[in-house]
Amino acid sequence: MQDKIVEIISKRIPDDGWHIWGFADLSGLLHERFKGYSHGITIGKRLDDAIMDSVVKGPNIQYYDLYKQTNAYLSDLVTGLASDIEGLGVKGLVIRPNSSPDLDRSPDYSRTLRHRFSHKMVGTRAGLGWIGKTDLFISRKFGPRLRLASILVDYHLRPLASPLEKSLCGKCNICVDACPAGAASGKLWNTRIDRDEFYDAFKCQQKAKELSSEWRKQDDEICGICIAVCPVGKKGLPESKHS
Ligand code: B12
Ligand code: SF4
Ligand code: SF4
Repeated sequence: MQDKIVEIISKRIPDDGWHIWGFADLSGLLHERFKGYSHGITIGKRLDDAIMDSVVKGPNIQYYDLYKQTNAYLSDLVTGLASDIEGLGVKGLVIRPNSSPDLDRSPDYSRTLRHRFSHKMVGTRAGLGWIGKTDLFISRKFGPRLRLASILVDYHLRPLASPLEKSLCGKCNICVDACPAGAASGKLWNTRIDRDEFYDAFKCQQKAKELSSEWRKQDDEICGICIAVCPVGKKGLPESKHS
């Protein structure tokens, strides 16, 4: 069965340098709302380098459009994949890039800025990357320059790589220094540390609202400077800083 699922994914997801995917064992890690599901498929779609490079100076309309387009693309991709996988008799639950009110959105959200499902966790359990100092998923292949979507399944997929349980940021502090909100403390992530111990989501949200209001009238929360500056997304972390 695993081979058939791999075949389906390989047909739908081109090996074109713009995608990553993997399998994650999520046993014991999911919110009770996802009862019956134990494993997940993570899919990442790379973000265009020229647009991301421009975000070093702050967010702009090109990044906003890319963000929306990538969400729509990934939503279609995971919906098609889940339907093919269900054809094999495996139940699949689509989790789109942004949270859905009836599925993963939490009623406590405005108080906690946390939802019931973490795409980044599926990514680390699939061994495709780690959590960086500003709480982004840092994929080995594209750094943080990607958006994520997931499919939960009720089938025991064997992960294709070992899960990552700690940060590989080392001494690099580039995103911490670049963040206009001062949202990150610089502490390294591991699976036992809570988000709030190293990154302040409220400071980030507030700053992203301020920056977005400079070029959008609506109440958006777009920043992404931490994505743009990370060296793993450009050429890779220099070995000297990686100790
Ligand atoms: C709520 C939310 C926000 C909030 C809070 C952000 C936050 N970091 O918590 C606000 C509004 C501030 C925000 C801002 C942004 N967001 Co946002 N956001 C989300 C959303 C909808 C839910 C995240 C959530 O619930 N966080 C709560 C914490 C507790 O969970 P978490 O941060 O996902 O991950 C933790 C755990 O997974 C844990 N973990 C990881 N592996 C493992 C393994 C084990 C065993 C254990 C125990 C734990 C563990 O490590 C993390 C520690 O914080 C996700 C989509 C989703 N459903 O995942 C997008 C998402 C995280 N956002 C994303 C992006 C891009 C942004 C922005 C850049 C917005 C923008 N476009 O400009 C900024 C960047 C902020 C930042 N530096 O993180 C991307 C991240 C892509 C990436 N490379 O990481 C996501 C995944 C959307 C997507 N589909 O791609 N966001
Ligand atoms: S999105 Fe902007 S404000 Fe939020 S952590 Fe990244 S750089 Fe800081
Ligand atoms: S900029 Fe440096 S510290 Fe920040 S996530 Fe990337 S590698 Fe880690």
